[in-house]
Amino acid sequence: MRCKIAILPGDGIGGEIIPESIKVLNKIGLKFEHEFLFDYGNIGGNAIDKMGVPLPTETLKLCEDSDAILFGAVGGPKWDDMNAKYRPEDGILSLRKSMELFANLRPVKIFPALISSSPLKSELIGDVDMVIVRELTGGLYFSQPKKRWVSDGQRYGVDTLGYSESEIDRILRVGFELAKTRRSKLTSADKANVLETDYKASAILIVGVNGTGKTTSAAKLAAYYTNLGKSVMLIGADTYRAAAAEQLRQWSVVANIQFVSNESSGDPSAVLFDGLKSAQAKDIDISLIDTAGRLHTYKNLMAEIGKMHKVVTTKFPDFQLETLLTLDANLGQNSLSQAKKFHEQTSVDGIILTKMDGTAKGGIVFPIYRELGIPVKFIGMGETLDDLIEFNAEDYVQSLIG
Ligand SMILES: Nc1nc2c(ncn2[C@@H]2O[C@H](COP(=O)(O)OP(=O)(O)OP(=O)(O)O)[C@@H](O)[C@H]2O)c(=O)[nH]1
Ligand SMILES: [Mg+2]
Repeated sequence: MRCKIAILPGDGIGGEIIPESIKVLNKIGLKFEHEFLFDYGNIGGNAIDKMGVPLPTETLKLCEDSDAILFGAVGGPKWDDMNAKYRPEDGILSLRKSMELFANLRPVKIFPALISSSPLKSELIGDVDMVIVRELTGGLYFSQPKKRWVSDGQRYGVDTLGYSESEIDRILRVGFELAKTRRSKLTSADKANVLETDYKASAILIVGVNGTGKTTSAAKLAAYYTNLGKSVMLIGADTYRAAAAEQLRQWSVVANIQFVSNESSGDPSAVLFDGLKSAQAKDIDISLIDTAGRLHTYKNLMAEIGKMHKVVTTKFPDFQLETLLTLDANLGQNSLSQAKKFHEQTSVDGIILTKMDGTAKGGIVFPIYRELGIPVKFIGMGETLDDLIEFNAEDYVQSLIG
């Protein structure tokens, strides 16, 4: 192989490590019969000193015409003037940006011969062999300008971290491709997942047997999430009774919530589909889907709720789907078999235990949690919008032992 390598020693230790690296490359060339042609360019502080800019056009041209770049280091105390027009680091950033060198690979591997020289425990570091993949052209470097101000004698600063879906996508691609050639393992720590902007819209499917409080709970939840500052939509997918959609519509008026349904449609999955499409178009945070009551022993209707669940998972993967089962606290033992059957069809995530404002204690939630692992999420305490509370296990147990 014959290849051209652009040598950019840069600043600081660059001047020391580059000649050593070239020695290594020459040995490799000899041993494996490669021919390396080296050509030198300026970058960073020394480029600012010599040519006024941290990445001169001739350096960029040299890099573009080469097969590889051997890079030393940039920056140093000499150029640490915050008010200077350029910083040496701008050189490497512009180089990355112009050449689309977005992936930053950091191999972490210990060579056996060096283990005893490390201050770290050999039994811990001996097997370490991984590559950390970073994306450096997005994020802080190329984002919105920073802001600094002084208030109450304190200095404040804000740096904005901008990133786009395509940046996350391309760095994941690099990560996966690399993992394929290694042990096929990729551990992703996505920088987006803890941030305010990284959320999925939610679709909450409310299921349960007749009269357990689905419609009322949907309305209560709509009010609950609206109070939390979320945008909410009520979807009336109980197409069996004309009065059902009307009941939900009236709640939507009382609670001032957007409402969609289709009273002329007899297909709840179609209403659900149109409802979520509309929620998507309006960028709604939380869509609450009211469904028809059904006996858990009635196969056809149970298959239908399974189908509705599937419509969300297959046609709306961008929604975080949560299925909530309403259980009437007065119904006792029967609730366990209801929960089982609904769980089979819709993978129930939580229970809304309704009508807890009466004498019922709702002790059935224990076997349901034990057998199916489904937790109670909310408790219905009456018939108005405010009568919904978040379930708190400790308070609940206290009220039982009273
Ligand atoms: N006391 C009390 N009544 C409730 C509660 N939740 C619902 N209800 C009442 O129970 C009745 C049935 O409630 P719905 O919300 O219509 O029940 P549903 O599950 O939608 O009924 P179907 O759609 O017919 O299956 C209504 O009269 C509600 O006011 C609650 O937490 N406490
Ligand atoms: Mg209803």
